[in-house]
Amino acid sequence: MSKPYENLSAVDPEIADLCVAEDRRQASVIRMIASENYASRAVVEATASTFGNKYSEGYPHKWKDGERQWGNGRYYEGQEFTNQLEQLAIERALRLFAPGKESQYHANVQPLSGAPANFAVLNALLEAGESFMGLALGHGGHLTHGHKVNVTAKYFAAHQFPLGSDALMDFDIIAKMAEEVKPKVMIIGTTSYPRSLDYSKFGEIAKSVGALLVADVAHISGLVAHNILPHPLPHADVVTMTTHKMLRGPRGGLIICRKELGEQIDRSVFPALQGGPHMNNVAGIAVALKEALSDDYVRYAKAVVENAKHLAKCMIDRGFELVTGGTDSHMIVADVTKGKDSVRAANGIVMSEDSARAGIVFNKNAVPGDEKPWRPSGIRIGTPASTTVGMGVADMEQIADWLVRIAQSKSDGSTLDAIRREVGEAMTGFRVP
Ligand code: DSN
Repeated sequence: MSKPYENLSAVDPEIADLCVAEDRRQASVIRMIASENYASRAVVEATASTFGNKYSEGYPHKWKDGERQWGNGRYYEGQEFTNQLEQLAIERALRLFAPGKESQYHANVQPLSGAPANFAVLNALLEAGESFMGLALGHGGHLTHGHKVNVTAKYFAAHQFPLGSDALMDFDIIAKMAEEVKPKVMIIGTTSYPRSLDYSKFGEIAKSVGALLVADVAHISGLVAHNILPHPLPHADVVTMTTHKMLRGPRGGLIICRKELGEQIDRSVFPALQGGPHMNNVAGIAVALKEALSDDYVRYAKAVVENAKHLAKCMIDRGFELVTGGTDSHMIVADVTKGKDSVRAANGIVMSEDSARAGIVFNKNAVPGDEKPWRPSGIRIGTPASTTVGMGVADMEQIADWLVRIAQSKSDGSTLDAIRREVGEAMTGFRVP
């Protein structure tokens, strides 16, 4: 399916052709990168709106004695509609993530994405050189949780904790490190950890050492919002996320925080880190938040987990070895160098590249214990996008069968191309937004 690009085609056919090609790719493969999704046409229209032409440094509110007061807090004129728009986005974010407790929390909808959101939060809560803790990247954390190549490790004293030997959170390890390094902030979030997180335990540890708890729920935002996975509030002081994963918004970031931290978080996003917000993205985020508040979205979010659990079961039945033996969430991590001989691959690169050629697109991923990060043993598979197009558990069975054939193909091009044709044919039966 391709979208209309009349104006673009007339002005710049080269770019129009690329847009059409990407539309077709997204409609003809099974997209299983755990962090990707499809935004609705409503979200896409809002994101493409003329709000993108507007500069609106500042906020639709001002802070007075720790209270947010709606009113023009911008530096440029012409904000009568941006103010209404951003206020709606903030109110919807609070209704989704802090229902019934909106007055105790604040939301900042301006971060350009998850990495700037995390840096803005750390910058708000820490002075340069102060210490924080996060899960190591190779164990399922995120670059911005203090990996040595990230700016968060350059400006702050970052301490990375590992998972336990069973690839699960080990609260003894975490409590011991917290006791030793006395972090001012603990940032807890995952990008390749398939299990649920016990925020009350993280909250206890943080409190015991006087740290603030930041929950990065980018991958699982829609699941925690509807309590399908444990909610980080009230244990976390701040919650960060991207808006384009489970939330199905445009690319962007979102911060929810205790009201008392609102002014310093706002100041850290703007003027400390960013300039003018991308108001067209804020428009798309507002629409995505409205959609995420609907009963349809709750059904969707439950189906995402049901599909992931079923795919995990089908993969285990067929001999794949899953890290932690299954999933509680939208994501499966498999160690393709283990499991039954018949479904093993040399490494995650071979399996993910062969699968992509066959039309099932996911990513290679390090698994705990990998010693060569450039040659990861694992793959990470997620169900948010495939569930958006309408796939259910029967489709997960079919995907598991294709994965077996891909693994057994030993990279044989004709086998992979044959599966690619089957996948393309199957995708014609789904609703791609
Ligand atoms: N790139 C995202 C992911 O795939 O998990 C994290 O930022």
